[in-house]
Amino acid sequence: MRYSLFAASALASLGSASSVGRAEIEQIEANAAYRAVEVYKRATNEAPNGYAPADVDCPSDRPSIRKGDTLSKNETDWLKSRRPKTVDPMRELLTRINIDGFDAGKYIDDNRDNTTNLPNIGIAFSGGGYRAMLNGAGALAAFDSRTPNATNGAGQLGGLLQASTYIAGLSGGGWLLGSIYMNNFTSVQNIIDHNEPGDIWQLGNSILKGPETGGIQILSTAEYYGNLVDTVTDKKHALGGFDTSLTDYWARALSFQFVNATDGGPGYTWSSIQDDPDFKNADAPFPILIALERAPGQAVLSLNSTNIEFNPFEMGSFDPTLYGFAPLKYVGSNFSNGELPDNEKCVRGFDNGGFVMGTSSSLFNQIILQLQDDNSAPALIKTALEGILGALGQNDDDIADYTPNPFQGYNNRTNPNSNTNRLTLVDGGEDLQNIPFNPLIQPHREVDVIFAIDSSADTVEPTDSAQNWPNGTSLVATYERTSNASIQNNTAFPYIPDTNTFVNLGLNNRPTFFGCDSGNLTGRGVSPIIVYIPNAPYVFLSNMSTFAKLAYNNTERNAMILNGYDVATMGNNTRAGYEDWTTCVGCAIVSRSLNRTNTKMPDACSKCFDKYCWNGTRADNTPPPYWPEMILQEIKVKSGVAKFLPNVVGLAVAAAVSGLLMM
Ligand SMILES: *[C@@H]1O[C@H](CO)[C@@H](O)[C@H](O)[C@H]1NC(C)=O
Ligand SMILES: *[C@@H]1O[C@H](CO)[C@@H](O)[C@H](O)[C@H]1NC(C)=O
Ligand SMILES: *[C@@H]1O[C@H](CO)[C@@H](O)[C@H](O)[C@H]1NC(C)=O
Ligand SMILES: *[C@@H]1O[C@H](CO)[C@@H](O)[C@H](O)[C@H]1NC(C)=O
Ligand SMILES: *[C@@H]1O[C@H](CO)[C@@H](O)[C@H](O)[C@H]1NC(C)=O
Ligand SMILES: *[C@@H]1O[C@H](CO)[C@@H](O)[C@H](O)[C@H]1NC(C)=O
Ligand SMILES: *[C@@H]1O[C@H](CO)[C@@H](O)[C@H](O)[C@H]1NC(C)=O
Ligand SMILES: *[C@@H]1O[C@H](CO)[C@@H](O)[C@H](O)[C@H]1NC(C)=O
Ligand SMILES: *[C@@H]1O[C@H](CO)[C@@H](O)[C@H](O)[C@H]1NC(C)=O
Ligand SMILES: *[C@@H]1O[C@H](CO)[C@@H](O)[C@H](O)[C@H]1NC(C)=O
Ligand SMILES: *[C@@H]1O[C@H](CO)[C@@H](O)[C@H](O)[C@H]1NC(C)=O
Ligand SMILES: CC(=O)N[C@H]1CO[C@H](CO)[C@@H](O)[C@@H]1O
Repeated sequence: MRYSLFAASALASLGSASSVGRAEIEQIEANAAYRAVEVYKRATNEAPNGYAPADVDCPSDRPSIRKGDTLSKNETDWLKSRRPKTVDPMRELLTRINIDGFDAGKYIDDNRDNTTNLPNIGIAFSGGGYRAMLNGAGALAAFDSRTPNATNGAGQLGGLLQASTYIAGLSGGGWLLGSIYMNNFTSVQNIIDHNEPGDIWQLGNSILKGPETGGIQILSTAEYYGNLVDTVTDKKHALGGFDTSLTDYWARALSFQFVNATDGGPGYTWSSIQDDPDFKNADAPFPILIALERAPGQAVLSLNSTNIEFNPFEMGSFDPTLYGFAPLKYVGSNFSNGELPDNEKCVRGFDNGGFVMGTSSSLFNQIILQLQDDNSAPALIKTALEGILGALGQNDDDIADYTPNPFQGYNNRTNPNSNTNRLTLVDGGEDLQNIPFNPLIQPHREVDVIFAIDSSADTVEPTDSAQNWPNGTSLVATYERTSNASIQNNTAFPYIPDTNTFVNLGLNNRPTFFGCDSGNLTGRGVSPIIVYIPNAPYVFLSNMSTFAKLAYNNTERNAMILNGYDVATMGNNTRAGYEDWTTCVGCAIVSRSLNRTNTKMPDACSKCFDKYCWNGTRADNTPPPYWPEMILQEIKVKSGVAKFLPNVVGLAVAAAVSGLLMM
């Protein structure tokens, strides 16, 4: 059965779909009417047929692949609204945090007619599973003026989010962004204020069992598995058929935790973010998720594998390999040589939001695989997983399948995948660039400063409390990539020391600025200043294992988030010796802008840079085990009964992925 389905607004034309029987029409109308209500409530349920891609009428301007030599017209147009919208929040933030001897209000007002003179801010959230999502959430809450008290005094950074132009995430950091943007740009505070059964972020419920029944969630565990299998099967059989992978099951499971809609909103697409009121009105930053290209059978990812970004308009890459972008809402259509041939239909609904989040975090497909050894899991789901594994083989179980490859025949001189109809993508952190810098250092985006929240699990010491802290590995990876002439393609990055230096000098324990001197960078382009903000224990031991800790009760969840808040604000300027932190953040924000407008750096900022900028010192001897002390007063999370995954499952997952990488 093949028919075109329509967005709810096209309900009227349903009667003319002559190949569809009466009963089916009634069913479609019922679904569409239900969707119409949803569309009214939230702008993201746009896929014509839930999780299954479906044909739609092509727009008069047929979708095509474009070259990566500029930003898209849609992004450029959107920026014209966004940059001016960042000015007032930036003014409010900079005047509140008060840089001595610098009249921030006047500076902003003098330049507000030409926003290209003013700071252009980006924020990046690393991967690292739930740990990264929650530590990142704390930082995001600290940056969000909607968080209660986040704009209450000079020690607070609330408003930084509203002052930012771009925000990027990968893997666990992508779950954070997805949870915010797939839910009408909700806030972290709003999420953690809703704790009824069926609400999102109830991480005490194992993703292997599904959400508790209640509210919008009506499925029992058995029905949950059934729903995962059914929706993926729908996709598999849609139109001429689509290749599915473990990522599809993972995607659907993630959606139940992160998308605030019945059954995890199978019809919610990533591209539909462009129609959300906050994004459309440029009241929210431009969200980007990252994944990597990896061909089936290719075992190890090198630093030169293509970085693919997903934004509300497009998926593609500025890398010199692919150097092209596809319109995201039409991915799933059968493009070839950069065009959609006249005899091909336009397909929509492939870019399901959970699938995009799942692609960026495909390393966690391993978790779904554990169902095979779970005696309580029904045969239905085990059979489905076996089918996928049989077709793929163990080494490729982390692949997300984007067949038909939108870039087939495109840019065949340099695009390594141009000659295949199959495009497979994997977790954005697999090349060790666990912080999504790539989209934010693109010269076309002209970002001045990147707030980089690093929740990576790099340290590998033998004791628990010395493990799973960041040590700069992700910065080193991006530094190396931008130093490689064959792949950097006009991107640049600050000089970054080795990870021993990070640990020896404590650069992984407190925030550090990199690239303060805009004249001394790698590569050939310009680079933003990097404000590196590593996860560290301020009030809670937040170095939870990526794969062994797969459930958090709400007390622990909130403790992680609170710690992340203090990571970003250095405990609201209460960390001893760092009472100037937020002022110095202000200096990092305005630095490049001051250069552009030939304005002298205030003395207060020179002092900040002397203190927070890495000055080139190295200490590359092997450090002793990194054993950070609690920085402020620890909060207690009382012991009691928590709904954890049986430890054997978590450990099995950890064992299965160890050796792949530590993220
Ligand atoms: C989405 O958020 C905006 C403001 O942030 C609000 O005006 C609108 O009503 C929200 N829409 C839904 C469907 O909740
Ligand atoms: C805005 O400022 C930039 C950078 O200083 C300058 O190149 C550009 O000409 C200015 N635009 C206008 C309209 O004044
Ligand atoms: C906000 O701050 C006030 C006073 O500083 C305090 O009484 C209140 O509890 C705080 N609210 C939250 C939600 O932290
Ligand atoms: C989830 O949706 C409900 C109803 O639309 C809304 O009231 C609630 O605020 C949403 N939760 C979040 C975290 O956005
Ligand atoms: C990436 O590096 C690998 C190994 O060094 C090499 O075989 C491959 O050709 C490189 N690809 C590109 C696009 O530079
Ligand atoms: C760009 O924006 C226009 C107008 O909103 C929209 O019709 C079009 O589909 C967008 N393009 C992409 C690639 O999303
Ligand atoms: C590459 O693309 C060009 C232009 O479309 C075409 O002429 C050429 O045959 C293609 N080469 C290969 C190896 O496919
Ligand atoms: C940093 O992390 C990497 C990746 O886990 C590890 O190989 C390296 O030994 C670590 N170095 C230090 C000094 O912790
Ligand atoms: C920092 O401020 C936030 C928001 O008021 C609060 O929740 C947090 O506990 C404060 N941190 C410290 C260390 O006081
Ligand atoms: C650039 O910075 C690096 C690291 O701080 C330093 O080693 C090098 O000497 C600097 N180069 C110049 C030209 O200042
Ligand atoms: C949450 O988990 C912690 C850590 O295991 C535990 O000590 C605490 O009692 C749990 N709280 C609840 C309400 O289950
Ligand atoms: C500045 C630069 O090197 N740009 C190159 C980026 O990659 C594309 C595609 O390979 C080249 O055409 C550009 O010249």
